[in-house]
Order: sequence, then structure tokens, then C-alpha cells
Amino acid sequence: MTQPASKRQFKQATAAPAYVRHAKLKSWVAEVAALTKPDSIYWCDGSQEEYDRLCDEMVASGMLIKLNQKKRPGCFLARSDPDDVARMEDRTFVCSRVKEDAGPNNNWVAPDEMRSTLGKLFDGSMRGRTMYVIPFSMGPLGSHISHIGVELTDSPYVVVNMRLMTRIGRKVLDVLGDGGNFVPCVHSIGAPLAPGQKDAVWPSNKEHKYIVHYPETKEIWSFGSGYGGNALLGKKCLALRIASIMAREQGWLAEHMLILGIETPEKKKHYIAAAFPSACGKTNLAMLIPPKALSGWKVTTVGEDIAWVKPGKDGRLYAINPEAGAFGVAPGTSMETNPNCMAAVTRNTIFTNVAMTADGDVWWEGMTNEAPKELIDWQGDAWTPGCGRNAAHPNARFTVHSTQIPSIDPDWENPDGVPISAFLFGGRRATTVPLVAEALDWEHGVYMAATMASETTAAMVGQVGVVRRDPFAMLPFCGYHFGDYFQHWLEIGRGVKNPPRIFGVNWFRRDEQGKFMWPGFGENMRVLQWVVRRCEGGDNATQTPIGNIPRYEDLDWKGLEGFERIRFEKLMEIDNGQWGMELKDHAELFEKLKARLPKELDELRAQLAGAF
Ligand code: SAT
Ligand code: MN
Repeated sequence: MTQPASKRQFKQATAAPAYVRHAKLKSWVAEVAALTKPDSIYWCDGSQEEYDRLCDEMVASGMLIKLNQKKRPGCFLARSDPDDVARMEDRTFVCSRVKEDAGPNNNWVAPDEMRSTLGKLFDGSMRGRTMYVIPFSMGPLGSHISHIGVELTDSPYVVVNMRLMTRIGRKVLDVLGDGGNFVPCVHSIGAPLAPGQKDAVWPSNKEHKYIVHYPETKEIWSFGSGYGGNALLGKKCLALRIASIMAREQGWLAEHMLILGIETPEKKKHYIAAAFPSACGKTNLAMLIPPKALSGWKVTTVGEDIAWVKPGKDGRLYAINPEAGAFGVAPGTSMETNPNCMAAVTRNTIFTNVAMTADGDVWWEGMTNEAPKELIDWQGDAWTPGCGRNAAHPNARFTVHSTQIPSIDPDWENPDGVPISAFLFGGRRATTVPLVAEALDWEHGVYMAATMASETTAAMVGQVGVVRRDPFAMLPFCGYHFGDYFQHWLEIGRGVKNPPRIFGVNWFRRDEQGKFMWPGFGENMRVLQWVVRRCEGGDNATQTPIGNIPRYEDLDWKGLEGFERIRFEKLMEIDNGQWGMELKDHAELFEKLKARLPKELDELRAQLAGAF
């Protein structure tokens, strides 16, 4: 019996399918295959049938566990290697020709030296495996803001996640045509298989890990890790590090920002883009449901991690979400904190490193008040409450397509993007930084964003809870010198007639007992409301040295009347002593960047220092 063409092709064909017309793409794929020596090459068409087949194969190999299909139809669980659970910032490199161009914010190795190191590691690294060719579009297919990449990978887990996170397959090659530009992305887990060798459930390279970007040639090479931002190369590698470089060259912005829509009771629509470091609540804010008492206000989701922002002809900035899905943090997500997200992950979702219940459902810390009596933890071991271990890894994730988010905005795929009224910048700060402050002008807003800081989270390998400067929430993602990046931001704002207003926010301030002072989650709507009213020209603020802030009476307290004025004032306090120290920290950051720091920012710092 003859098999359908797609079946026959799988794991056998090494020649590109007839529909691939791009000669340069074909020769590059052949070149990488000659280096990495996979058993076969498979061109992903992006179909549902292909996705299902790859999932079935991973279930057979043990890489995926099929969850209870009655409770979670179309859902799977992956358990990673315990050493491969997050982005690795110290293994991430920007290899520009000139070291200064990468800036002190990036690890740098000379490109020739890196190419020689990687050449050895990639030599034969796909032996015994299939090399998948994944053409993908970041942004709606054919949008003038979108860019195409092609990822070559030996991980089927990467293929299925890329299908949820981006637009992949044949339709992308149709847009690419026979000569279009694409960003070449090569990924190998770095675990070749000898004939007959049994595969690990989550293969990766224990010794060597490299996530490498070449700015001048716009290439990405990633070796040794199969996890998240290290392996799904469309995300942080292309859509932020490489895109930030392209954006500077071409006059736009690639940012670590969610995008949300707000409809006011007057039916006016505003869009806000907000930058927060990884695992600081971008997904929750993007999917926020306003408190019932604030009737008439509606929030919709355009994106939850990345925004590409371009000046429009009307003098405003327009943003697209380059992704098509969410790779969100599971722990802490619940019906209380994010009901939209809980609804999104009821089906067709890939979970990574969450715990499994006895009946094949998922669980993570914070999902319910009480933990189930027994679980299988993220490493596959029996778990009971009080055993002293986490059931889910703190950076456990779900991958889900955007169309499953109930709050998805009708314009989320608008190829022209959505007009941005405000940019928000926020970190996790236990002290010093008030709930919200509006920058006095664009320059001051750039200063605010440039000097923001946040406590570190489990999204990257390293110590959790340490305050570090994370300008624009881009510290791990800006592909070039931060001084040049600040300058680019200054120029973008000066170049448009109606730039968005800029705000700093902090949902995470704590009281003397260490408790969060602000309820956060849905209640953040009150801050968004104030932001919208500011954008509409409202006279609802008072000026301080660090920006315009709301007075108690400027926020809508309907439904939260118990939040007293005295508590609010504590939450908004601008303490001279704390700000004196804060400004010393700003000076320290600027000292590191001084070779390329725009002088306006240092002038603003000096002015501010005089106020405290
Ligand atoms: O691992 S990812 O970079 O994809 C997620 C994150 O850290 O934001
Ligand atoms: Mn992120």
C-alpha cells in the first residue's frame, strides 16, 4: 500500500520538497546538514496532521506524556532535564565584530573564535536524529512589520512549540518566495545518537551550552539546551536580540512588552504596551479582567511578551505582537489571578515541568489553595504536600496558541499593528518605587525606563530575588550597547508627532512586615484606568521630582473602598533616603555605559540627584 506523500517524506527525504523555490535557503540547509550530519532532513509544512504526528512520536519516545484527554484534550506534558530549566544568560553571547558594539550588557566573544568553537560542537551534533526545517514568520504573514526566520533543529519539541508560538510551514515559504530575506537560526540539543543507542527522555548537552548571535550577519546559533528561550529561536533570540539590532538600523523598536487594549465606558479604545522582566506578571496583566465594580471597562489581549513598534504615517507609534502564542509561567496562575489564562490552557496546550495529578491532569503551586494529596512532581517523582520540594518547577511553563485566549483582541493580527497610547515600565521592587508615576516628557520617560531595576526571578538560571538594573526589561535581550539603545529610544520619540506617554509602575512594594502593599492582578485595572485618563488629557495628578503621580482621589476606588488613604500614601511614598541611594545606583549604571551614554540622560540624573 502506498503511504500518503507526507508520511513517506517523513524521516526519509533529504531533498527539499518541490514547493521550496528559494535556492539560497536550500543550499544553506544542505550546508548545515553537511556539518551536523543528521540521519534525515524534514521540511515542516506546519499542518495539524504533522503536529499530531510529532506529538505521537514524542509520546512513543517518552519525551511527551499524554495528559488525561477528557480533562485536558490535546494536552501534553514534557519534563526537561533538571539542568535545562531556564534561559542561561551567562551562556548567551552577542558576537559583534567590534566588542564595544555588544556593550557591557552582553557577553562577547570575537566572531571568528566563536565560529571555530561552534564549528567543532556542531560537527556531527545531529547524528542519529532528524533535522527539522522550520520556516517561521514573526508577525502576521506578509505584514510590513513582520520578519521571516528559518530554524533548523534536531528537537521535535521545538517544532511543536514553534507551531504554537509562531506561524510556521509552507505558507511562510510562499511569502518568502524564491529570494526573500530570512534570519538563519540553527539549533542543536547537542546530543548525537550512536547506532542503537537509547535516547534520553530530554536529551541535551551536559557540558556545553551556547546561545549565540552574530549581529552583522544576523545569524543565530544555539547549542546544548532544549528549553524555552534557548531553543525556540523565534522568541528572545530573533524577536528581541536580532530584531533590536534590525530595529535600530531601520527606525523601529523591538521590545520585551505585552500589548493590551482598553475600552473605556465611553467606548473609546486605547492600547498600552508594558515592559516587565521575565516572570513579573506580563501574562497576567495582558489578560486582566477588570473588577466588576469598574463597569464599562474592558481589557483585551494583543500580546503577552514581545512588541514590535513602528512609527505610523499619522505620527503615532503602532505595535504588533510578533508571536502567535504564549510561553507563560504556570506557577501562580489560578482562577483568581488569571481566569483567562486558565481557560486558555484547558486544551491543546503543552506543559513543561508542571506536576501531574493521579488522574493525569496538571497542577502547580498557586493553582489551588490546597495541593492535591499526591502528585508526580516535575521530575517524575512521587510528591506529597509538605515533602519539602516544589511539585512544579518555579519556571514551569505552558505553551498555548493566542486564539485560545478568551480575551484576545479582534485586531491582534492586524498587519498594521495597533496604535499605542502609553508605554509602561515595571519591575519587582520591595521598596523605593511607588505604584505608578508618569514621566514628565519623552526624555524623562526614557530615563525612567533606562534606570529601572527588578528582583531576579526563576526565569533565568541564577540567584532569585536580587535587585539588578534591568533597563527597559531588556537586560538579557538587547542585542547591542545599551548606550546606543537609549539613544535610539530618544530619537524614536523625537521623530514622531504623537509619541505615547511613558509611565513607571511597581505592583510589588512591601510593607514593614514584608507583605505586598497592593493587591495587584485585576486591581491593577485602577492604575490602567488612571493611565488612560492621563492619555486623554485628564488633570488628575500632582507633580513630584520623579514624575506625575495620582493623589488618592485621582484613582477610582469603587469596589476597593477598604483601601485606606493612609495605606495609599505609604504605597506612593517617595522617600528621600531611598531615592538618594537609588540615584547612586543610577550613577553606577551610567558609569558602566558611559562610553556611549546619551548626555541628556546623565544631565537628567544630575538634576534628579539635586532633588534628593
Ligand atoms: O525562556 S523564555 O525566554 O522563553 C521565557 C522568558 O524568560 O521570558
Ligand atoms: Mn519574556
